Amino acid sequence: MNSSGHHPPHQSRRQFAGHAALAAAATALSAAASAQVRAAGQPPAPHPFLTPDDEFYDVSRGKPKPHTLNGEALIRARLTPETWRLEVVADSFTSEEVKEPASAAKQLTLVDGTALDLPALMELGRKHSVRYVKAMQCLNIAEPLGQGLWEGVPLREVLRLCGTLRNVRRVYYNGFHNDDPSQIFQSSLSYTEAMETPPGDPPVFLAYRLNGAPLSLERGGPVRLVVPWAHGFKSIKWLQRISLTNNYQCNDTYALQNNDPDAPLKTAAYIDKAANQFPAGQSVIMTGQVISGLSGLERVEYWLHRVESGVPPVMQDDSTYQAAQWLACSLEKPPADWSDILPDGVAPNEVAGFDKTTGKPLSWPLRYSMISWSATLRNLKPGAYEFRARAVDLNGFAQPEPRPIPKAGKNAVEVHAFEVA
Ligand SMILES: Nc1nc2c(c(=O)[nH]1)N[C@H]1C(S)=C(S)[C@@H](COP(=O)(O)O)O[C@H]1N2
Ligand SMILES: [Mo]
Repeated sequence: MNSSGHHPPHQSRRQFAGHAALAAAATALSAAASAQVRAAGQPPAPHPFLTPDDEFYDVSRGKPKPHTLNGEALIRARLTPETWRLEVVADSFTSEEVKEPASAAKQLTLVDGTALDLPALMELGRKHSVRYVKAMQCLNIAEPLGQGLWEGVPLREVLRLCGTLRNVRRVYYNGFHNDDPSQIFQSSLSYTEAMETPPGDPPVFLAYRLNGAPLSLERGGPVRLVVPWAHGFKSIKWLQRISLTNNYQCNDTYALQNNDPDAPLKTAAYIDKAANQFPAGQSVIMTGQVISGLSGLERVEYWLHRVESGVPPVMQDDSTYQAAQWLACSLEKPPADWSDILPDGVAPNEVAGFDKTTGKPLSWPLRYSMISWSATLRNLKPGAYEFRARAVDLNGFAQPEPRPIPKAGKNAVEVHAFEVA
């Protein structure tokens, strides 16, 4: 378990088993499997571009976790497609400094039966549908959780249903939390972030489909908020309530847990689990994933360091680190044909971030998405090695710069130690 209290994902990416022996067995199995693959000199199986819904690494709070509810409990929780409702209300908040509360010409509430239901949201989607490929990445866990093609309706279109808004500075939102206020997991956006989308960026949206199918309960269905540029904690699952407020302060659960609530995704490379021993005389193929964060991706590079006995270990930014020879990794290329990658019936030019005419991605990787990288290490002499990989962003910053601050997302330069015998 890392310092934030989360369990790091193991190879299968499935929900943490909660059972140390099971998890250890799974890790041992996958290490053995990858060692076998490496021994044959083959590259490990590449990451699929889209992660199947049930293979995302799950980060959910709640006792019980909302996605474990069933039957009557699920209906009472309003987490079935028929019972799901979204309230959009004006917060009455005022204070010494904040004299006037937010107001909306129209509120959508459960009490007067005006809360939005799923058919109404999907009807809105006929006109304003947005599809986007986004990597889900926790601010507190290094390994990416998964990547999906998310589909839904821009948040601004839902807020427009409320007519004229006054004194709204932030948009607060939360999901189902077992009707227990202490379990609430909430997040927020500025009014501007909710309403205005810069060119080239996808909007914040309410997602009800993932990878061409209805969003599963485990991934936050029936409806989840997706904030493309943000870490996972802004993408609230089991969305049920939006509150428009004149409170200028963010209310994010993650902010209260000592994280930077305004930190967008970092551009960063992550190394896949790999064997710790390789036979001499064979190529070693190292792989991983790289997320293109706010500042985009220029390249991924690696440094192979031979560890000499008796020499002190390398520390980030020490003289050995500064003298390192970084070499280019190969990046997964945009496929010429997207039909095997996108869900049936979805053409690339229907996905935000792709050119509407040519169907080609406007940037690569797509903004806030991830791709795989690899590096082939040849002619390794027997000995001990350390393999490091880092991303360089479009502003020329090499990971962990320009944000070497774990509170703003995990992007330490990863190292994999191995021996060649
Ligand atoms: N309602 C709710 N939404 C939530 C969470 C939660 O615990 N409850 N966890 C958040 C965090 S911290 C992350 S990293 C992502 C994880 O998304 P995933 O489980 O689909 O991978 O969901 C976010 N949305
Ligand atoms: Mo998270």
